[in-house]
Amino acid sequence: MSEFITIQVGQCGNQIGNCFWKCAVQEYGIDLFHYNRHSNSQQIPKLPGMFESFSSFFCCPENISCKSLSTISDLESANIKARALCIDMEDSVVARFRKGSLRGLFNNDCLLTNYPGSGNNWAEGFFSHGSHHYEDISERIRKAVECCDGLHGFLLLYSLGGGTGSGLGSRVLSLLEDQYPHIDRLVTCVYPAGNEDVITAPYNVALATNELIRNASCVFPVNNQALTEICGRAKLGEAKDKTSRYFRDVNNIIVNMLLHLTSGARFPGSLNVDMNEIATNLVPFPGMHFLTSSVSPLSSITMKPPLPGCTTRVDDILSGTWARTNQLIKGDPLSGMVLGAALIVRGDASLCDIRRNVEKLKKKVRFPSWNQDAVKVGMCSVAPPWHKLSALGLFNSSSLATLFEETSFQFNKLFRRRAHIHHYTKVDGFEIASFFESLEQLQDIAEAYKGLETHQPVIPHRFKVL
Ligand SMILES: Nc1nc2c(ncn2[C@@H]2O[C@H](COP(=O)(O)OP(=O)(O)OP(=O)(O)O)[C@@H](O)[C@H]2O)c(=O)[nH]1
Ligand SMILES: [Mg+2]
Repeated sequence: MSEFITIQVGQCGNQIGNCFWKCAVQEYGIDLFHYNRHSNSQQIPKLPGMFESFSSFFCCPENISCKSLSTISDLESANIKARALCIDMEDSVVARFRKGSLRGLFNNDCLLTNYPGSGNNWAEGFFSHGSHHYEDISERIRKAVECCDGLHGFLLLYSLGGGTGSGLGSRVLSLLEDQYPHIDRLVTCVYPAGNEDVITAPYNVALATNELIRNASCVFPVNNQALTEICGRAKLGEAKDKTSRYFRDVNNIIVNMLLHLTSGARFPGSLNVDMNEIATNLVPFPGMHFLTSSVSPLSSITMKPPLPGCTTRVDDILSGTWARTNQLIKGDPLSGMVLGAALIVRGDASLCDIRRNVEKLKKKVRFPSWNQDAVKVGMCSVAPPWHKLSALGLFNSSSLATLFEETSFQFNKLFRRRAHIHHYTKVDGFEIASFFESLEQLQDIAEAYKGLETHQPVIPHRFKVL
C-alpha cells in the first residue's frame, strides 16, 4: 500500500492540514465528534477495502486491527500517529494539533514551531529559519521515512503569499529533492487572491514558484479567489472575510481534492491510477508539471450528506470536472492546449459511463498533435463519505501561462521601483540575483506553455533533462 508523508508549513499549510486530518480520519469511518462510542452518532459507513489503506496516512503499530477503530479515542489507545510534519515559525496554528481533538495523532516529533514567524518575507523563511532548522527538519523527516514500508510521496501544503510557507516550504522542498530524489514531491500551494493584504506577496510568490519549477514532481496550484467562488456556488459559508469559517470552507475544497488525488493509491479499484502514473502521463516535459484540478460534484467537498436536489447523474458529475466553475484555480483549462488530462472517478460508475464521458471531453479539448489521446482514467471503488460517486479532473493546460504572466506582472509592479527589496537583501544568504532568476524562470515557463498553443513548444534549456 502506498504511503504518504504530509508536510504542512506556515499558517495556511497548517490550517489546510488541520482540515486534512479531520477529513482523512472521517474518510475511514472514524467518528470525529464523539470521543467515546455514542449510540446516536451519525456514523460514516465503513466500506469493504477501506481499512487496508489506513497505513497510507497513519503509522499503525503492528497487531492493530484497524477494523475495530471507531472513535478518536480508539486511535489514541491504539497509539496511531499521523504521518505528518507540521512546521510553522509561530505557534498559534500548530497549537491546535497539540491541544485539539486530534492531539493524540501528533507526537512532538511531528510538531515544529518557533517565534515570531517570517514577517511575510520569503528570504526569512528560506534562509534564516531554513538554515537554522535544516538539520532538525531533516532528522524529523528521516524518522518519518523510517516508519514507512512503501513510501510513495511527500504531500507538501503551503501558501505562496506569506513568508514561512513560501520560504521555509521551498527550503523543505529543496531538502527533499536533495535527500529523497526518487520519492515524489507533490505540492499543493495556495496562490493569493490578488486583493489581499500581504504587500510583498508578489515577491514571495515569484521566488517560491521558481523553487516549485525546479524541485517539485507535480504541483497542484489553487487560488483563493477560485475557491471563494466555488464556496458561493456550493452555498457554503456566507462569510466573505478571512474568518476561520471562510478558511475552513475553502480548505475543505483543497482537502477533498487531495483525498481524491490519493484515493487510487489507497483504496481498491478496477482501474486504479497510482500517483506516479499521473506524473508520467500528464507531464511530458520537465518543469511543466503544474496541474489544474477540479472536483465534482461540489457537494462532495463538505464531508456531509449532499443537500436534497444535488445531482447524482453520472454524466453531470463527470462533466463537472471540466466545467470552468469547478476549477480550483481561476481560468478554463480547456481554453488552452491540453498536454495531458486525467479523470479519477470514485464510487459507482461503469467503465462504459466513463468512456462515454471521456469521448465527450475529447471533443472539447485541443490536444497536441503528437498526443491526441491524452486522457488518463482511474476508477477507485470507495466513494467519499456520504456520496455514491465523485470525480476529480486534472489538466496540464497551456492556459496556466496566464498564472505565470500575472505573477510576473505583479512582481514587476513592485520590483520596477525596487520597493521593499531591502527587507530581502538584508537577510543573510539572499542575493538580489534570486529576484532576476525567478522572474526569468516565470517568463520562461509562461513562454513554454504559450509555445504549445502554436504547436511549437519552446522548452527552455534549464527545463531540459540533460
Ligand atoms: N486557502 C487558504 N489560504 C490561506 C489560509 N491562511 C492564510 N491563507 C493565505 O495565505 C497567504 C498568507 O500566508 P500565510 O500562510 O498566512 O503565511 P505564513 O506562511 O504563515 O508566513 P508568515 O506569517 O509570513 O510567517 C495569504 O494569501 C492568505 O490569504 C488558509 O487557511 N487557507
Ligand atoms: Mg504565519
